[in-house]
Amino acid sequence: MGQEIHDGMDGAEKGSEATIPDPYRPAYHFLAPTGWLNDPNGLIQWNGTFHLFYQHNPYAGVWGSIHWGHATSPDLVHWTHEPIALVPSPNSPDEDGCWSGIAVNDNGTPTLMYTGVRGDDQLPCLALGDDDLLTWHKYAGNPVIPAPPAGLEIEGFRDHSVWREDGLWYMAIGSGIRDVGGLIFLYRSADLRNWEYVHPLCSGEIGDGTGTMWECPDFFALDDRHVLLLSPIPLRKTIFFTGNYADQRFTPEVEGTVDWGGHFYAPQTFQDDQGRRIMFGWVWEGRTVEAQAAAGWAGIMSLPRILTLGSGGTIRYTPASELQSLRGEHRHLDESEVREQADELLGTIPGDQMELIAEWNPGLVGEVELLLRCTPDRAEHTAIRYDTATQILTVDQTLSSLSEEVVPGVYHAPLALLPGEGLRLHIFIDHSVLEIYANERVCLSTRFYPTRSDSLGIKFGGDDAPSLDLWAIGSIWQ
Ligand code: DQQ
Repeated sequence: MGQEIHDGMDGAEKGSEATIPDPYRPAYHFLAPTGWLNDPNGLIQWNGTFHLFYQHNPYAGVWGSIHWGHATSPDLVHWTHEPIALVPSPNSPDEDGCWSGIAVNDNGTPTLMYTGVRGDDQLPCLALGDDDLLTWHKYAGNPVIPAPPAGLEIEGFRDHSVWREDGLWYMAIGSGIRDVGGLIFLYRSADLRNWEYVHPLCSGEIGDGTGTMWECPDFFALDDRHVLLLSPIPLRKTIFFTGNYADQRFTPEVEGTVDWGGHFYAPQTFQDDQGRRIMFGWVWEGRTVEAQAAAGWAGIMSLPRILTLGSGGTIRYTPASELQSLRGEHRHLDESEVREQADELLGTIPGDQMELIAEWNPGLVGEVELLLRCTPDRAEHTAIRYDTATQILTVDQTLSSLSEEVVPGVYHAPLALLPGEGLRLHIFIDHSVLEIYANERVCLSTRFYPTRSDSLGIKFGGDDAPSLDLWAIGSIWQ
C-alpha cells in the first residue's frame, strides 16, 4: 500500500471576489476568482462549513489544465475562495488533469476521490485532507483501481459517486460500452484504497435516448426511492432516473430532465446536516470561445437547489431558503397593478440583479409572455412564454443580445398544469445568468448577454396578468 505524500499545494491565494468591471459577471452565482470553472466536485458540509470544490483551469477562461478549485461558506450562500485544492502532478496518474470526483468523511479524515488523467487513462485517485480541508495530500498508492474491468471496449472510466452501505464503501463510476450504450460500473471496498468490481449498477442501450457514455453519475436515496443523475454524452443535458435499488442493482422506473435550459450540466448533490439533498450544477457560457477567453473567465455554478421526491417518481426542485438572506428592496404588485404599470414594474430594483416570482391564477387560457432584460423599444429582450394549449414553457433568446459573439437559443420544457393549479415562475436574474423554477418541477438555466445599458426592463403580454413579487438581490462575496 502506498503512503500519503505532501504535494505542497499552496495554490492560489485565499481571497474574495475580484472586482472586475464586467457587466456579465454574476453577483450572486458562484464562479472562480479567474479562469475557467466546470463541474461542481466534492460537495460536503464539514463541522458546519460548506465546501464547494470545482473543476478549474486557473490560467485562462477556457477548458485546459484541470485543477480542483475550492471555496467555503458558512451558510450555503456567501462564499470565500480558498487555495486551489488539487493540482495535476507531473509524472503521476493525474499529470494531465484532476477530473471530477467527490468528498467523503472517512472516519474523521476528509477524503477526496477524483479521476486522475494521464494520456488515455482515466483512473480513480485519492487525496487526504488536513482537518481544515485546505491542504490535500495525494495518496501514494494512486490510482486505487489500476484499470477498468477487462475485456470490454469502454468509452471513459471517470467521475465517482461514493456511499456507505452495510459497513462497506460503494463507488459508481461513469462509462459506456462502445456500440452498446452508457453504463455505470459498481465497485466496493472496506477502506477506499482496495476495490473489488461488483457488476454494472445500471446500463442503457444505444437508441434509448440516453446517449453513449454516462458522465458524472450521482446515486443516492431520496425518500423511498433511489435517484441516479447522469450527464450523458452527447445529450448536453442532465437526466435523472428514479427507481428501485436492490442487490446492488438499480432499476430505473421514471426518467426525466433535470434542467431544460440548454446550459446546465454535471450536477452533484450532497446531504447537509439537516438531511436535505442539495444540488449544484455547472451553468456554461452562451458566447463564443473567443469571447470567453477575452473575458478571462467562464462557467458559473447554479444556485443551490433542494431536491425532494415529487408525485409519480418525479423530482421537485426549490431554491435553498438561505438565498432569501440576499433579498433587499421588495415590491409586491397584484394583477391590476401589473396591468396598469406595465412599463414601470421594477421601480428602483435593478433589472440585472434581481429575483421575481410571477404567479398566474388557476384557469389560465391562451399564452402568457414575460420579457426580461428588455429595452424600452424591445430591440433586446429575453422572452419567457407559456402556452396553455401545448403546455410548453419556452425561453426564447433570439433577441437576448445584439452581439454577434452570442449564440442564441430557444429552449422548451413540457409543463402540464394540474386541475386547479396556477402557473408560478420563480426567476433569478444575475447579469448574464437566468435561472427559472416553474411550479417547482421544471428548471431552466441559461445565459444571456444583453449589450445595451437600458436592457433592464420587464414587460408582460397575454390576456392574464400575474401577481408579482420582486426583490433586489445582494452579492454572495464575503
Ligand atoms: N468534466 C470533467 C470530467 C467529466 C466532465 C472534466 C463533465 O471528469 O466527465 O473536467 O463535464
